[in-house]
Amino acid sequence: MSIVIRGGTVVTAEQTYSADVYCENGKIVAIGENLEVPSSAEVIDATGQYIMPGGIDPHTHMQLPFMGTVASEDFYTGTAAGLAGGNTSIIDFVIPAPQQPLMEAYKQWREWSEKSAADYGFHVAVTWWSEGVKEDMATLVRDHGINSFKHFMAYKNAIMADDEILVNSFEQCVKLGAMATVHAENGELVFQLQKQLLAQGITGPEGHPLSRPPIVEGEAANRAIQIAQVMNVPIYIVHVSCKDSLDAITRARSEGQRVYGECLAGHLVIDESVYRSDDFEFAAAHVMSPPFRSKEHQAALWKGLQGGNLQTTATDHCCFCAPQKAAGKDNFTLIPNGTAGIEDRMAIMWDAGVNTGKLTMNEFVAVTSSNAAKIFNIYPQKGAIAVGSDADIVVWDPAGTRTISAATHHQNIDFNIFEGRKVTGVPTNTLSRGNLVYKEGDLRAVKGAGKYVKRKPFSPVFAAMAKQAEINKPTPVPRG
Ligand code: URQ
Ligand code: ZN
Ligand code: ZN
Repeated sequence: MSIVIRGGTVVTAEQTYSADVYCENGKIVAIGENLEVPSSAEVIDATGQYIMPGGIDPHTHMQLPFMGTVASEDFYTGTAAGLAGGNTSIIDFVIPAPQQPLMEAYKQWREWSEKSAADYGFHVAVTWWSEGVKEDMATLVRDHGINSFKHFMAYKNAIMADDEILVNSFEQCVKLGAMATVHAENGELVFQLQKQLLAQGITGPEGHPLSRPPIVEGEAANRAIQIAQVMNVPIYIVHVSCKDSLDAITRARSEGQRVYGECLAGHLVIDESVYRSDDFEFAAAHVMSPPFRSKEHQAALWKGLQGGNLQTTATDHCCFCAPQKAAGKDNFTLIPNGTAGIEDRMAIMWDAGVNTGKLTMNEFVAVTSSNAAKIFNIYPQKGAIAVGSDADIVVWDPAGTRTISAATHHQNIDFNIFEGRKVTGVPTNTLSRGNLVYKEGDLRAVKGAGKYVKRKPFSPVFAAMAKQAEINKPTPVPRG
């Protein structure tokens, strides 16, 4: 199977130039003007369009068992929907229940993800601590291509990691050359505020953002960053939603600490007014954590992306349909947390970022693909238009338009948080390892065609930090 993409403009995180791109056996094999290729090659006419690395969504939760139910989107339907939106890889999460061996959970998620239509990897959550957890972390890094471990600082009485888990896990991360990542919300404060709100009779979805104000996120982000500083481990803050946590990242980065930040397409364009709707289903459909924030916080996030203090965008694609959200009809703390976005992230980031001048096309590629590949050590296999890279490519029509709607999206959920938004800039062709899986509205995703992407530890960053950790070790003062 070989494909040549002709007449387009290649846009990478670094460059913009006219060239054809020739793909064979799943790889990019040639890039250049007026390429000579075998006559058998399928031709994609990219005249007036951009040829970019396929999106990498570093934060999804396909078919996640959570809050008494299971996310409605599975690994096949979710990765297929992503392909329709120009997204060609995901990094999902293995989330062991407390006391569940990490290896057992990992095997379960590997089974579930076999059906993926696009390539996928995992972050593994550390939800409890023991010598067995420590050993499983080492096994996962050594034998299974895991190089990042997640810590939920929220969700008390469920998967919350307290400081003891953070400190022990972070120490193991730096020894293994793995990135520590956190969901930064103070779970104790959320729990307390939830109790107070319910006691005041506030049971509707409007209580959700009130129980998780920005300060609750900012405290946790700063605490996680400071613990990472002491433990000398690189740290990645997922779904940064507000200025409070962004300020903690910005401060640390300005002092040279290795901190990375992710923001969600939804948090960049949707605000907290959604929770004040009288329509329970509408408001509950937007219940996710951290919650959607005010426009001031949205503006801060855009500045974070523009200023380089936020490096990636994601979706936290975690789908629950109306009947599932109804579990919290009389108690907002029971509404399963999560929203969708994998099919729309690229178009939202183009329309709200590039079309408004906030992001250059090169910055768009960086924050939707290349930076995630670099941070999680799969660049340039992924996230690049380069000879030898996987042929994960999106051909992008900057003039094309689409009105986003649950009525037409491929996502397996009955709601779309971007409903009715008309975007300019759409994918016309998506290639997944050289296979044309989406063409002008025709989704040709193949169940099980996706491959598990192993990620090496000890990228240059970690080798230096692991060495530094050795150097920093306090030297015992001889007695006497
Ligand atoms: O917290 C997460 O990232 C998962 C459980 C998805 N739900 C959410 O509200 N973000
Ligand atoms: Zn989270
Ligand atoms: Zn998440």
